[in-house]
Amino acid sequence: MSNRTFTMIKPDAMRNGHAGAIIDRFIKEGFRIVALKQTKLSTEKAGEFYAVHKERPFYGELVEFMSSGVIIAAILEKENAVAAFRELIGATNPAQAAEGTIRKMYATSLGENAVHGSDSDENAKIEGDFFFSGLEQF
Ligand code: FUP
Repeated sequence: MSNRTFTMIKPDAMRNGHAGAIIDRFIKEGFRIVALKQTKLSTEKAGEFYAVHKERPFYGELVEFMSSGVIIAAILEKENAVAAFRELIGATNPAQAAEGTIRKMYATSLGENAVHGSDSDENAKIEGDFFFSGLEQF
């Protein structure tokens, strides 16, 4: 187990001014920041990142939304990071997310759900390396 996960604070949460509170929550929940930056995905890069969803009906909207504004990308470390982080962010649809989770607190809809969290150790590594070189991960 790598004990690392990858996250993005999505354009909705950035626009709504929640980035500071969300990063504070990561740290308060015991996640160590391995890498962090603000950036903006082109439609090409967003399409590449979400290529696994290419055949899904929401893919076009997802790519458009994820390239609609700046994001903050980060690699986080904690014991059992992938599962612990998914618990912290809550269900994909904020209407189904548990009380106190980041998506419950800050997400607006299923499509605009404030944060991304990797779903496996393997994807955490692939996604972290998509945004950060080895020299940017400490
Ligand atoms: P998650 O792992 O919780 O981020 O969720 P998924 O990988 O299943 O979905 C990735 C993103 O696609 C979600 F964050 C939001 C978007 N999505 C939709 O817009 N509609 C859907 O029905 C499912 C996902």
